[in-house]
This record gives sequence, C-alpha cells and structure tokens, in this order.
Amino acid sequence: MPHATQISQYSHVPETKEDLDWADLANIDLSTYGTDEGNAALAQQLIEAVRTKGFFYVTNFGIPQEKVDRQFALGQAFYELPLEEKLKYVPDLDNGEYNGQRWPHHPARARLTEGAHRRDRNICRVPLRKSPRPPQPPHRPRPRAAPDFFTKLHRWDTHDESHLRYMKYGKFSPDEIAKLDDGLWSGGHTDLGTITLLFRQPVAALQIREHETGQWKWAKPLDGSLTVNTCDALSFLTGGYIKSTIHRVALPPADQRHVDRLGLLYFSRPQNDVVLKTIDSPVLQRAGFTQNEFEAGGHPVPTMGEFTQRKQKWQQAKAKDHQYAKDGEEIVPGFKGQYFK
Ligand SMILES: O=C(O)CCC(=O)C(=O)O
Ligand SMILES: [Fe+2]
Repeated sequence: MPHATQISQYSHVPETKEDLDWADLANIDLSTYGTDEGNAALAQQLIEAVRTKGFFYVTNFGIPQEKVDRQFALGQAFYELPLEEKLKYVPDLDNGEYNGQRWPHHPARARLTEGAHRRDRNICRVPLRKSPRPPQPPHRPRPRAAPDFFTKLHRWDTHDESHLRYMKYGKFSPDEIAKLDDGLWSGGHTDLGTITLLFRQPVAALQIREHETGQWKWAKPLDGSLTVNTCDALSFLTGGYIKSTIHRVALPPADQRHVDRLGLLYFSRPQNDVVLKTIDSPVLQRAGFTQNEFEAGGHPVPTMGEFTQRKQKWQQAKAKDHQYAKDGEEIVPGFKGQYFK
C-alpha cells in the first residue's frame, strides 16, 4: 500500500455541456437543521421528496469537503494498486458476502485488466464496523415509532451491512459502445438498505425512473451535495408508504466518455437483526400503509440480515448468468428480484 502521505489528489472532470433530460429533485439544505421551526420545515420537505421522487439532494450535511476529496483520492489509490494486491480482498461472493474488492463477474473469470469492458464495474466495499458482532436473536421491535426510531436502527455499535463503496466504471471504447445492446453500465434496480448516499458525481450516468411517469431522467451533479435515494428496507418498514427507487447507470454523454467514472457511495442499512415488518406508526396508519409485501402475503418476515444475504446472492448469481436471465425470481418468499428496463 502506498504510504498515506503519497496518495495524490483525485481530479474530477468538468460537468457535461449536453442538455440532458435532468430530474427535477428537491434539495434538503441541512443548514436550517437544529431549531424546532427548521426541523419541522425540513421534515415536510423530506416527506414530500421521499414520497414523490424518492431521490433528492442534501447539502450542508456536515462532512468537510477535504474529507470527501480524501475519500475520492483513497478510492483512486486503491484502484491503482497492483492486481495481486487487490485480489487479496475478494469476498465469498457466491454466498452473499460482499465486503472487499468485487469484479463484474467471478474473480476466476474476471479480466486481468480493469479497462473498458461491458458492465465493467469494480467495487471496493469497506464495512464500517469496529468489530463484527456474533449473530443475535432477531429483535422484534417496538412500541409506537419514536422520532429517533430510524437513527436507532443504524447504531454504530450494532452489526449491519452498511458500507462505504469506491466504485470504478471503466470507460468504453467506441467499438464496445457500438456493441452495447442497451447502452447501460448497470441495469435498472433498487438498493437494499434504507438510503444510499452518492457523493457529488460529475460524470452524468445515473438515471432515475420516476414513480409517477415511469420515465428515466438523468441525475445532475450539484456542488457540495449528496444525491440520496430511498431503498428496499425503508419500503418494507413503512409498508410501501415510501417506495424503493428504481435507478440505473447509463453510458455518459459523448463529452464524458473518455474517462473512467469513480464513484463514492455510502449504503446505509439497518442492523442485521431488525425484522422488516411495518412500523407501528400513526402516520402510516392514517395514510393506510399498514402491511408490506411479506405481511400482506402471509409470509415469514425476514430480518435485514437474511434479506441482504439472499438478495446479494441473487445479484451475484444473476451477474454470472448475464443479462436479465434471473429476473422475477422469488428470492425471499413475497419478494422478487428484478431488474427494470
Ligand atoms: O454509480 C452510481 O451513480 C449509482 C450506483 C448504484 O446505483 C449502485 O451501486 O447501487
Ligand atoms: Fe443502486
């Protein structure tokens, strides 16, 4: 590993000049967080944002820009390491493990370079737990949901699959682009956890499928922002009041196709022993969202750990089989794994 002081800064490319069909997303500016009035206004904006688009920006989120820049530099330094070094960190993908370095397909079949390749996404996933905790019996919460309910599902001292991810999408050559059937780096999907945070990404490629219209819109980079989306666990816990957002990663516009796209993302997931049942909440009851797909179908309700393990295993099997072969497979009774067009 290079010594920490030798890590060179990561330079972001300029934003595209193309006039893309951008998503119109709300910005939740946290500078007003902390007063009763500010919090009440933010809560309203947040409810509106998660219930309409499911994607939104957050600014003034309290992480200094130098720290964000440092993470991009670390991601870059990691991908510059020799392949033998990175191969030491390949997880047991076939069994739903994911932390470490992941290539697009099984390492045995991975290309030995990291250049352009169909769906050549390299993922380095860093768990942020201090120490693993042995499995605990599932805990079935809870009286009425308190204001800090979601915070408590993501406590630092419990075991979960939250992680920071450095993700490198290799650029495509013109020949490879010509061979692409769907023009995508990654197919339409939903994420597993509660929310995903994408640190400002100047290479336009992320596209959001709008709930209301089914149309795909481009996510525009906004300075100093996180682009946040709602995910599967949040949908389960709210009985579908909040939907898991469908998104995909497309080929960038022509003026950004010459670069690899390095992403920095945080995937937030509730602790593994949380049972994914609908929260007992007056807000949900008033709005009529009292059962998620497991409860409505009379299925056993999985814990977050069970759901994560099975969905990741399915994703991995699907990646090996290519394309949309395993679409629609029931991966947990009551929940189908799907890629969306
Ligand atoms: O790279 C991006 O912009 C999004 C990646 C993504 O959707 C994912 O890794 O789940
Ligand atoms: Fe995603």
